Amino acid sequence: MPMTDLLKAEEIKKALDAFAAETFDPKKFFEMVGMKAMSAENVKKVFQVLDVDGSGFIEEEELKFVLKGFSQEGRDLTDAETKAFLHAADKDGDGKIGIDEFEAMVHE
Ligand SMILES: [Ca+2]
Ligand SMILES: [Ca+2]
Repeated sequence: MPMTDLLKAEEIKKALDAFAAETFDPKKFFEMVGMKAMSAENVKKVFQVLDVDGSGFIEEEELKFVLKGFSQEGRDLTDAETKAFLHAADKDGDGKIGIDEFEAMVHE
């Protein structure tokens, strides 16, 4: 499913622009693209787009390219940003982000 079926393209663009030259802040980004107001069901759909290999988790290598899941224009995260994102979301410490951890990050 294309991300634009779930989110507005102009809000994605605005959020990507906001972090083009600034350190990526995942919570703020998810809020800016309109995910905070999203149902848990739709958050799960977004998660499934970002889980490129369908493993049921967003692993570090998928996390690095997470913005590409929102738009072709999205930049890669730096290693530091990827690590910070993982650290903030990975509550159980298994080194990857599960759906519950993802939803908590979006909605908390
Ligand atoms: Ca995966
Ligand atoms: Ca985890």
